[in-house]
Amino acid sequence: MSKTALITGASSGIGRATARALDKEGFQLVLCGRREERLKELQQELTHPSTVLVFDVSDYGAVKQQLASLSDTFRSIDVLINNAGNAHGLDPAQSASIDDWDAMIDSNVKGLFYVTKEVLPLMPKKNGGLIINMGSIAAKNGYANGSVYCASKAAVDKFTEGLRLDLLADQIRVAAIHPGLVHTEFSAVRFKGDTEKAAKVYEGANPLYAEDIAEIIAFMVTRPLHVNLADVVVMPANQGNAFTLVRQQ
Ligand code: 8X3
Repeated sequence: MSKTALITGASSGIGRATARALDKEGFQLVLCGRREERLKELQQELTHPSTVLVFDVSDYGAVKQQLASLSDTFRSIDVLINNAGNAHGLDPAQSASIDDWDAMIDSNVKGLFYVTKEVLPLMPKKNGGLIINMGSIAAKNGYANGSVYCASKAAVDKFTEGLRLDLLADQIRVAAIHPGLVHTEFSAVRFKGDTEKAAKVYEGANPLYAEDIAEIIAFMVTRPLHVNLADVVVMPANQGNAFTLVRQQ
């Protein structure tokens, strides 16, 4: 029987690329996101069975209700990819918006916790389960104007460490992947649709692409059961840390 992976934030970027990569590896998929159209489009191109759940990770009631609605075919989740999350704004703490801060904490932190809590009872114990949390290079280095975004990813980093210990006896592996600069809708969301500003972030940066991260996630997921790539940091070759990147002219 094929294994099942649940991916949050599957409608775009790293989530969508990961869905494609895991489909290639033979997984059946639970595609979760807020944009039903996009999830359904993605579903059309997959070769293995999949189902779509539409919810916002920051709405605990919706998380509970949607996961409870899974049919028997998809109720046993072997792999959870906690990918949903975003940055909102890039401003100094003095002038940053509380709404932006709330949005980041609600999805990147609380949302990830909610989904994990509700998926855990659906993960078979001692059967090679794996949870991969989407961290960020921002979990490792705090940077100016991104204090709350960095804090939200640092929370994911520490949650990952604690959860790994909690689940040791159940033999469910817990890992995080921490990407640096990846060319996705991330910057467009951070800058609230200002695509010019977003494009500048990637100019001359030789960034990673969603497929680069998806390929690494697929590698993590397909390791033998005694192997856990627990904490994976991945940057473009010309990035040194969260705030040091050499641009090509
Ligand atoms: C996204 C990477 O460098 O913009 O998590 O914080 S960065």
